[in-house]
Amino acid sequence: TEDGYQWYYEGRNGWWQYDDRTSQDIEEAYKKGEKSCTILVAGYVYIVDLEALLQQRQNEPTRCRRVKRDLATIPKKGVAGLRIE
Ligand code: V3L
Repeated sequence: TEDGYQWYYEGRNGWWQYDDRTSQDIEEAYKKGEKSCTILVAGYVYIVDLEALLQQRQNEPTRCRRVKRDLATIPKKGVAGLRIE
């Protein structure tokens, strides 16, 4: 985002940045004070719980990951599954 923050979801040993569009959607919900945000990832609906800071696939609660809002400059695995070195 323009203030230097991004949204991340947890991988096995680090954090992945959300793709820009999804990160913007989550940020918008966050700034509005909404409790959750619905996103679409590869054809699946996920709920981002902005209070618990969890991402969960709709109707499949075992598919759950932590999420966080942090500076765009932190070490990360990549963006939306695309690795960066
Ligand atoms: N954006 C992109 N892909 C996602 C997202 C998202 N917000 N959420 C889940 N997936 P689940 P390591 C991740 C993908 O939670 O080695 C990473 O992007 C998810 O991709 O069970 O563990 C990597 O591509 C997974 O492939 O619904 O750090 C990959 O995992 C699939 O949806 C491996 O990352 C099922 O996730």
